[in-house]
Amino acid sequence: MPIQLKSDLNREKVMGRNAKVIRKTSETDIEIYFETDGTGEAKVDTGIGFFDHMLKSFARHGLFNLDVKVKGDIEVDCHHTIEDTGIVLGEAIKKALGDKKSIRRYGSSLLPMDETLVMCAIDLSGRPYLVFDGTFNTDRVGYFDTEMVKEFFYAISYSAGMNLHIKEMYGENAHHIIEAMFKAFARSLDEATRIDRRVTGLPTTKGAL
Ligand SMILES: [Mn+2]
Repeated sequence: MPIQLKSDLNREKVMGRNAKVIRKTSETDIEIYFETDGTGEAKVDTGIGFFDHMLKSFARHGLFNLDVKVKGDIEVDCHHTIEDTGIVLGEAIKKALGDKKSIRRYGSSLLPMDETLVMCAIDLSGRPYLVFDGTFNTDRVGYFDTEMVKEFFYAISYSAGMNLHIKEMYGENAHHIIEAMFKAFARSLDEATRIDRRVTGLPTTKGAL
């Protein structure tokens, strides 16, 4: 599962804590606008209904503004579309955060959804790492393959340079478990990206994030 981060990216700089990233390959054509300090407004069209629902939830519960346009090879399957959207969203998050000055850096959430409980924790450390612990008792939700949940978060953690832990504490319904993961991720990322005026410079003793 090769992830190409830089060579094929065509970037456009935007002022403020927002970013637009465009990426085009033979498999996907993606344009994402991400705004850290938003209101939860989202326009999402990936061609995969359940994935759109998840990304809208992500924006809503993280209070991000998000515009996602994806033309992927969904006639093959959902794999490239979901993975590449993760790569580009991660790039947009990283770019929007810029120098990371005065951010809280850490964020976590324990998020219930009916019978499901999901834990998420984030460190915007600059070092990519994913720990994912979740199982689904169904292969698909709509046209979304449940095995792509981990791939999506792996792609984000690597392209955004974040340490990301997602754990299903318990749950039964795959729609609930996945949705709780996206919401827990959103709330954790919202917390980690908040500006805290008490933090002067970078929140590290190392001098770099
Ligand atoms: Mn739902």
